[in-house]
Amino acid sequence: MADDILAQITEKLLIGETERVVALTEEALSAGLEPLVIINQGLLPGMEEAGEKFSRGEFFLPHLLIAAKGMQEAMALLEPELSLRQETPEVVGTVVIGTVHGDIHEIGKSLVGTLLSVNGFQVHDLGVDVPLERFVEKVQETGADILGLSALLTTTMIGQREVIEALDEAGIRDQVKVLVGGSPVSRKWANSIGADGYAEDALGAVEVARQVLGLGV
Ligand code: B12
Repeated sequence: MADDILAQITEKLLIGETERVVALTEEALSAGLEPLVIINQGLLPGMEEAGEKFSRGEFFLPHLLIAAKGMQEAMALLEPELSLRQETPEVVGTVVIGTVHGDIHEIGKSLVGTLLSVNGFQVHDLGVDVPLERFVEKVQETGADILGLSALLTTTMIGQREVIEALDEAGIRDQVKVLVGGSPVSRKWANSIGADGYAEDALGAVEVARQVLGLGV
């Protein structure tokens, strides 16, 4: 039954039936499925497959846009549910997060922001296509402990390095831990640009954020 709803969410997301995705997400919640299970086993496999079809030339940009819309509308239902499950009421750290300049991929960055926030971090989300000076300004303004940089394109990953260099130039590199992520990003890349941490997914991001601040995992 649960597997069936999740498989249907994946399928409807992929074929762009946004209303059905939302209705099935509601159904899954009513059936007692955890929001993270719905995200990881229902929605994300659909996004993943949409990306694969796009690489194979079976899907075009509008297909990706519609799949993204389904994911975002479902997330609007799931985010409040995730917040209800928040176990850490005290603020454990401040995070500035955004997608680097030239890159408009939003979903992964927002999911990381949501899970950090649910886990006690105060999150300032700068959105997508963020100019590097904006990251520096916001870190200065908020005194953030962590800066999260998302990049989904091999051509925009370089923006992560540029932001780290800009923090250096502003003399604040040692005041903030920089985490990087996004599907083309790897631990090797993170190390090569002098980032403090890398995570493959949003749960991993919470773990690394706690680690770099010396909080128990
Ligand atoms: C949806 C989508 C779009 C949507 C985005 C809509 C939106 N509002 O976000 C639209 C249609 C706009 C789009 C546009 C483009 N896209 Co696109 N897109 C995707 C797709 C299918 C899904 C991305 C997604 O949301 N995944 C779901 C989220 C949850 O996963 P995620 O982003 O990877 O994030 C997770 C982790 O990476 C990590 N993470 C992410 N950020 C961070 C940050 C930190 C700090 C940490 C620690 C972790 C972390 O945690 C997240 C949660 O688990 C991917 C395919 C894929 N497999 O990634 C292609 C993909 C990323 N797109 C691609 C391309 C080529 C493009 C375009 C250039 C296409 C074009 N010809 O115009 C444009 C680029 C526009 C631009 N300038 O940015 C390629 C990139 C190839 C590459 N390696 O460079 C991909 C891989 C598709 C493919 N297989 O070819 N896209």
